[in-house]
Amino acid sequence: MKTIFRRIIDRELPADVIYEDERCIAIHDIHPVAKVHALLIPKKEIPRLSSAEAGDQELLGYLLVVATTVAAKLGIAETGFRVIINNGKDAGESVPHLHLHLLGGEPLGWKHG
Ligand code: D5M
Repeated sequence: MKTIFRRIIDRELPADVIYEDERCIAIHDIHPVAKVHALLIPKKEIPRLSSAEAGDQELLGYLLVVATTVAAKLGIAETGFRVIINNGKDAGESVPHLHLHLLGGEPLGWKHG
């Protein structure tokens, strides 16, 4: 069965697209936890970070580079932003298709700081 993100990539579900290229898509999160909350999703369906293989190394680096591009498009590159990957149950992963959360637009708390 297709994940929600696969259906968004395939344009079967609507999404608020911020950025797209041949390898990834960035959308606004439907349940924002910060003033700005975007998701950066590789088109390759890697279930989660811990499923990534050696061959995914370049794609993972690429996503981090694009994260800054997306942050700039959202106007948060200068003020600061946080990138998060929720991997597995304890991290609250809910969609088994790797995605980076980009949070910003306001000062962000840090419980473990
Ligand atoms: O994050 C999964 C995230 O995906 C969560 O923050 C909600 C978001 N989500 C779920 N469905 C949609 C749609 N349809 N559009 C935009 N955002 C969506 P996780 O790290 O797996 O907990």
